[in-house]
Amino acid sequence: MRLVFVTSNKGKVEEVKKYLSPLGVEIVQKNIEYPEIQANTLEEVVTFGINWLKERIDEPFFIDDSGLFIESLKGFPGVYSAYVYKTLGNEGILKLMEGANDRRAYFKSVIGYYDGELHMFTGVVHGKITNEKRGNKGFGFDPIFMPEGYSKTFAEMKTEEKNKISHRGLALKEFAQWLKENLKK
Ligand code: ITT
Ligand code: NA
Repeated sequence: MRLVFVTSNKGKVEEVKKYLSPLGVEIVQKNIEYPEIQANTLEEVVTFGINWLKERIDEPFFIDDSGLFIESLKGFPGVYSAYVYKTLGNEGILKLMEGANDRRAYFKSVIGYYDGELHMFTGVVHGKITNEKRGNKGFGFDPIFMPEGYSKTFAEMKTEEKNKISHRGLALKEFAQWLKENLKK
């Protein structure tokens, strides 16, 4: 089957393709800019985005809204992650975290799929913010995030390895399971 993925982020597309292609899902990226409202949760951002896009796309499609939530910063950048990444970047986050002992953080990903109805799939991965950037794979905050139980950052992992444990990989797992159960009927 063919599924449209609305995103401007090439890193996301690569991860989603790696995950879904072997399951026989062909991913077609559409780079349509949709409004991302100021909201308290990723779920609200996704719901608003889907409702805006569904008037403009006439086949099943999905979006992914993600964020990095840092405990000692009370969940910042969270829903502001895209803006913070563009402005402060990884260096800015490391600066904010200078001297912080509690470096716990988590990534969360919410996938919204629309096929006439909205279906949401989420994934979370816990870990910590490193003291310096490490690795050159992946994208975004990957060089400064080390998942729990690993001594590598996401940027030091291949896509397949990151997909097995990441927020997006876990959301994709739920999504793929749902597609399998619901498309055969
Ligand atoms: P869209 O067009 O899909 O919205 P985006 O890059 O704006 O792409 P988000 O709104 O989800 O994505 O913003 C999340 C921010 O967090 C953004 O700066 C990403 O680079 C970053 N991010 C999201 N997933 C990530 C991941 O798996 N690893 C590292 N950084 C990630
Ligand atoms: Na975005």
